[in-house]
Amino acid sequence: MTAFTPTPDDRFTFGLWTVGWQARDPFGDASRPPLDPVESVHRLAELGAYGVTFHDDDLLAVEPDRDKAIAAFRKALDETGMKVPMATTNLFTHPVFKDGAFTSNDRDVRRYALRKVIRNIDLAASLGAKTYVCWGGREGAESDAAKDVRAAMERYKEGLDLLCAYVRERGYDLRFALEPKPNEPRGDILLPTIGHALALINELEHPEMVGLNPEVGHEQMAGLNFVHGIAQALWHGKLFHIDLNGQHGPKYDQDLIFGHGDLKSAFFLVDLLENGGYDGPRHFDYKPLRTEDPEDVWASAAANMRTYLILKEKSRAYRADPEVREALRASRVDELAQPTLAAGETWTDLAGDDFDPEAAARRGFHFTRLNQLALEHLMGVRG
Ligand code: GLT
Ligand code: MN
Ligand code: MN
Repeated sequence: MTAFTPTPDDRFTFGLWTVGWQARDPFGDASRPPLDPVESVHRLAELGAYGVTFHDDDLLAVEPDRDKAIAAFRKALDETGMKVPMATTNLFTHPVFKDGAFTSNDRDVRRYALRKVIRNIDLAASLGAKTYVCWGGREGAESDAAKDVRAAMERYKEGLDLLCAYVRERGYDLRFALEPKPNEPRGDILLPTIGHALALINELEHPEMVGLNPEVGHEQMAGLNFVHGIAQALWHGKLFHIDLNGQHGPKYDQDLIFGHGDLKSAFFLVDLLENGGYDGPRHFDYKPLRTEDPEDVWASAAANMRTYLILKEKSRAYRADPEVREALRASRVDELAQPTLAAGETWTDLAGDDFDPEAAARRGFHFTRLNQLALEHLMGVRG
């Protein structure tokens, strides 16, 4: 029996802003005191995490002097062996960003935002980060009168092209990952889904330097299938990083513990990540419930990792089950991997098929059985 105890080999990482969230929401004050990033690094290391990620401002949670805060953070990383695979910039808390950062109507704000990113890129690179996330939470509008979206896309591209140029000039081994979200905090956010972000990347000067950091809840808020989105991102070679959490369908961004939202989707997601060629960190971007006390926070962090490991074991058992293998064959899931034309065939060969559409239409695909088998594995009555 697997112990479901995480180790650094599992490559679980957490944003400092997750465990450090003080649980301020639009209707209520903080329910927990500020958390020292140094404590987060130590506690997460004890729980078996691989690393932490941060926004520039997260490091200043209890120590306002940037140099002192960075020194204390580096010391904690050295003491624990924790890594920093990703970093990002806070371009949303300060009211200066109320109309956006890279796409604010105010040109001076756009220039300030780029300076803020560049400053933290230097720190990220010096800590060994390989991915730099851009979540444009304030890039958007509440009124269609307020934003020229075509101009905003031009400015988004300009900003990302400039940041890529900076990284290339400095010789950093760093790639950018855009994080889509449909709304909240803005009424409508630019790059609302994985598909929108992929399309923008194709217009950049260095598309190879920019990929995605999709978050479970952000696609599910838009009613989209996260597993499909991740599969397509993988197919494009663009899954640079991932934010794992939980969400119950289209409503406000819940940032629940991984698996505490749509569990069945979480199962198929783990199955895809483990078997689909993703080799980056398994990064949790969740919020410990506002009802929880400071000790509960660490239980919630552990729950993310334990749930992932349980689902990983469920996925292994599902794939190893002879009945599942047989059901997959019966549903012809593998047949989709076969090219529609054989080697050397052209459209002219389609005419030669001896095919009875009425007979084909009568055949079932038996997907219900497959789905039930997956559910039974998930519910623990098989494997
Ligand atoms: C913020 C947001 C997250 C993003 C973070 C990265 S900031 O907490 O809600 O989804 O991943 O900037
Ligand atoms: Mn996120
Ligand atoms: Mn979120």
